[in-house]
Amino acid sequence: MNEQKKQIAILGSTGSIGTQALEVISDNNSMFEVYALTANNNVDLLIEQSRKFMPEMVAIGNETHYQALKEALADLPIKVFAGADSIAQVAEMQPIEIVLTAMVGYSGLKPTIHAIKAGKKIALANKETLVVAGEMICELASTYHAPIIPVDSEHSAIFQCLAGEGNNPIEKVILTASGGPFRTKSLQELEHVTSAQALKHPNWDMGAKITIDSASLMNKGFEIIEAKWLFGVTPDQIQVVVHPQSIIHSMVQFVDGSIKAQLGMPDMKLPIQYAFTYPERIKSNFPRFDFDACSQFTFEKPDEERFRNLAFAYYVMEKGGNMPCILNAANEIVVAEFLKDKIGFLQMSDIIEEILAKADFIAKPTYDDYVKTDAIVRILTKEMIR
Ligand code: MN3
Repeated sequence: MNEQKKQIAILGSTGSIGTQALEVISDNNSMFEVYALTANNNVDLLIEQSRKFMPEMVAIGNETHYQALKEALADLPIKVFAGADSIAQVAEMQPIEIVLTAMVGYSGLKPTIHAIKAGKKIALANKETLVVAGEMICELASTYHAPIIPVDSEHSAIFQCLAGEGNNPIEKVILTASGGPFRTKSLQELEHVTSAQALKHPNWDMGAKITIDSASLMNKGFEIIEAKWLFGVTPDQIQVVVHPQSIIHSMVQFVDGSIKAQLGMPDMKLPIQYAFTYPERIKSNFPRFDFDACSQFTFEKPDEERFRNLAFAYYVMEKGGNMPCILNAANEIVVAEFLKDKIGFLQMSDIIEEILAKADFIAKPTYDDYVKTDAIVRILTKEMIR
């Protein structure tokens, strides 16, 4: 370990964000060093990454891979752990300065809580953490003085627009959405779209879960909730605008009517790097936007009749309590079933709507309430599909 360098832990290093974060670190290896890597299942890639980046420790969520990981790294001085709890413990290690939370879905909650309690700087890519338990996370972050730097491109854009604005009041934040691969499809057509079609996102190359969420606009719904917690805005201060070119990553409108936007190519490495270097910027070799090659920016209002998830997100945000947690758990199940082609695209929203009506509401959930809600809603949703 080189103490001059920022020590980084990447939770979810084998996913889309994790692998891009490692590219950023590798391109700036005089500034950053990998202290810990964790993955859930992809043991082969975790081994490869460990041999290349030589972290102090690695953890694999799925314990059945422990032996394979341990043996593959036996010749190296890398500590090896397994199990969900070990991921949470790795995130607390003293030399770590920045924890990048890039796991998929609800699994990000617990390790993020541990990292916050250890006072780490959180580079937050796992939006479900804020969707499920935003209130608790924000309280903890303030109690333990753990800054949360958004990695999600929209929220990074807003965060960048707010730099230097001090306490200047925000009138609203404007989240841009690409509209996904089904932006122009009719309701009738949406009835028959497949997971393979949904996985072909026009602008962004991402993991399977978030790509389906993008196609169904659930991703944008989650981002509305994420924005509420990150920027302290109310639901009526959050507007979604469909911008199919995905060059404007989001905007802030201040009380004087001035709108600031952040633009760039759709490339997650930029928000990842900014989260690592904030408040500074460093040189990058990412592709630059070319005004000569793009003659127009267009904007549309999102259609909540075809994409009902957006309305659900506003609804659960208004209700608060464990409602966003219910939404998230039901969504994780329907997305997994849609990926297996067990249910249709529109059915995902139908099932979520029923679950939102059915699941027990808790106005002031504790951490255990979130855990219980998540577990019960998963069972309820699976039963409904069967
Ligand atoms: Mn996003």
